[in-house]
Amino acid sequence: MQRCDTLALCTDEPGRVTRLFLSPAMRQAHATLTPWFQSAGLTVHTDALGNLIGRRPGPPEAKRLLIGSHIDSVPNAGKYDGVLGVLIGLAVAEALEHEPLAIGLDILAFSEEEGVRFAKPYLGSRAIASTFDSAWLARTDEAGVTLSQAIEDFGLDPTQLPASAYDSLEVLGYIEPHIEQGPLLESRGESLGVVTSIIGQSRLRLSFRGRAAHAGTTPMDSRQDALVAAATFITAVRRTASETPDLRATVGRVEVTPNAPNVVPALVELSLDVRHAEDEIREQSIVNLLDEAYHLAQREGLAFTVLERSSQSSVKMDPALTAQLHSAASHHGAPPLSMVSGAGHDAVILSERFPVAMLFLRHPGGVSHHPDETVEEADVAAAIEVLTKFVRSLRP
Ligand code: HGY
Ligand code: MN
Ligand code: MN
Repeated sequence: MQRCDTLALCTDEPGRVTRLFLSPAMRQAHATLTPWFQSAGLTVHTDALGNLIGRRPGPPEAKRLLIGSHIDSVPNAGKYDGVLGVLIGLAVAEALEHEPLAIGLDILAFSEEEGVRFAKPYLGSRAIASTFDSAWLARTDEAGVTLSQAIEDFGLDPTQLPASAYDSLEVLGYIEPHIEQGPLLESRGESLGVVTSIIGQSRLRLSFRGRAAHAGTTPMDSRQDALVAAATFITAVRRTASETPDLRATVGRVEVTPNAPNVVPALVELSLDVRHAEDEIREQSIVNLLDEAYHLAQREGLAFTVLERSSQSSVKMDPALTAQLHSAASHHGAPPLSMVSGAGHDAVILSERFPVAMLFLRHPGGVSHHPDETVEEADVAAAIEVLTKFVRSLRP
């Protein structure tokens, strides 16, 4: 728990937790985690995308289990999203340090899961799963820095990216411990949950383009006001999501240009995050929402464009690995709740390459992506116990 507090001090924004991909705060987090990994007997290396990896070798020919999560955060984040999964993995490595194991063990701290800096989530885990597209190296952040340059600025070599990939023949599976980021476990009085599937998500960027005009002299009936159409669209997003069972749709970011009180807004760019367990429903909902946006733009005389930034199908966790995790958790206490994850995780990406399973921890209020995010020490201890038992039970 103290380690979570210490890592929370590795921030790009003093006074709140913001730790972006390959930022100075990420470098500070690496410098903090490295001695902790080493004191658990792990050898440490950083791959070309900034993933920090602590390695315990296994017996010759044995496969290795990966345990981890991400250490980047959203702006003004809590202390536990991502970080707790890495530190639970570290605690398991420490608990087993002096015991013989039939397998190897890697603890992974992924460098970019949230997708804040380059508007592309999961860059770190994509390198590990060898699904990283080198075309992304040309993507720029808000300061115009390319991903390739950001890697070099961090002291890494983008040409070494292919070496980040794990061979699926060497990997037994990937386990991601993570706070639930929702209210279900708490509402059921359960400490731990085992994830059955992670719902699909799409992230898009919509642009409404009108004409800047003088706020005082332009008659109301001759305006092309981008913000009026965008605002109407945002309420339509809430209505559509409320009317479609289990659909989640969110406009989290609005950028207005020129963003001046006495100028009719010329351009509004919106983010749109759409999620559903059924990929067809998610895709159809996006079509319906974009159709509504287009008609709202037309009515106001605006140009409307849309850019899909990322799209991820729903993924099922590996049944065998999940069953093993479930039985390890069942011996520890009440059988864990089986549940669907509304949040995306690095396990989504690794599931394309390796068997994956997720262990969820209850946390008060299910509050996340917020500084009030907390977790109960007893639940963290339970997760460490369960995963230590789980790793002991694994055969090569
Ligand atoms: O947005 C998500 O689903 C996750 O927190 N990255
Ligand atoms: Mn998150
Ligand atoms: Mn997370």
